Amino acid sequence: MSRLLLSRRGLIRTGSLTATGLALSGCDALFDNPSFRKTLESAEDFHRVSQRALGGEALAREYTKADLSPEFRANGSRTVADALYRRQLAQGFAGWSLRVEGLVERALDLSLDALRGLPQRRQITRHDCVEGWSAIGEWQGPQLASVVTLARLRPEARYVVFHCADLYHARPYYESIDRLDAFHPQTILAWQMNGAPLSEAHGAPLRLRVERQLGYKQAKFVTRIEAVASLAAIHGGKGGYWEDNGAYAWYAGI
Ligand SMILES: Nc1nc2c(c(=O)[nH]1)N[C@H]1C(S)=C(S)[C@@H](COP(=O)(O)O)O[C@H]1N2
Ligand SMILES: [Mo]
Repeated sequence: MSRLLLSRRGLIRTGSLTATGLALSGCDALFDNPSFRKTLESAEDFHRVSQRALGGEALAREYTKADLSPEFRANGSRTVADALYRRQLAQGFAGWSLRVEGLVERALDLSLDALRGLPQRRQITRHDCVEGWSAIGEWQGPQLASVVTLARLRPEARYVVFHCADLYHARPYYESIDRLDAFHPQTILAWQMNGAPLSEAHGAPLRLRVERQLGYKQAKFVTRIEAVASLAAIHGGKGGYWEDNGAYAWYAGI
């Protein structure tokens, strides 16, 4: 895997040099390298590597208020049965906090006020669900980068895992992203949607928005963020609810 990471860095550097000509010739050289080819274990890796070769920091398209969908449907869990969650919801999430732990130097418990007090990003983006619907919404919250920087992410941390308060068909929902997406400017912990605090159906009080990824990566009801070196020991080991199910790929780049 370390070889893949190194190769990816090489690709990202090549890609950010600009012109496709340059990027493509860089890729061709890498693809001819047998050890690089070996690291492309699956079509998923290929998708991830090639998306990033064309710009590791590329932004998802942002829209204007005029583009907002009149209706933004809720999908997956629309409500959370957990008793603690029900109590916190009834109290307007006054006593709620987000736990940040794992491979960090300083574990944190952040209240909603603390999250609202960090520099905020607001973005109008399109949500694409694999079930075949899309909607444009406005999201606001601190960048995940601010939160993991506050917690001092250790260099060994390769993934950030989002643990959620809901059970979906009796199993805990969770998701994960890698460092590149964790530090991407459009990756935010949203507490606001279309100018109002998140409704329960849309993931109150806090959800992930990772805008270059599909709908199922956008974890709702996030209660705990865990930095890890490997996804193997987390639930089914594939990095997410639907990934463990074998339904969808871990890297859901759009
Ligand atoms: N905790 C949790 N997050 C989740 C889900 C879920 O069931 N539970 N469903 C996912 C799916 S498949 C989609 S399309 C989006 C739906 O977000 P929305 O309800 O705000 O439209 O949430 C994603 N995040
Ligand atoms: Mo979805």
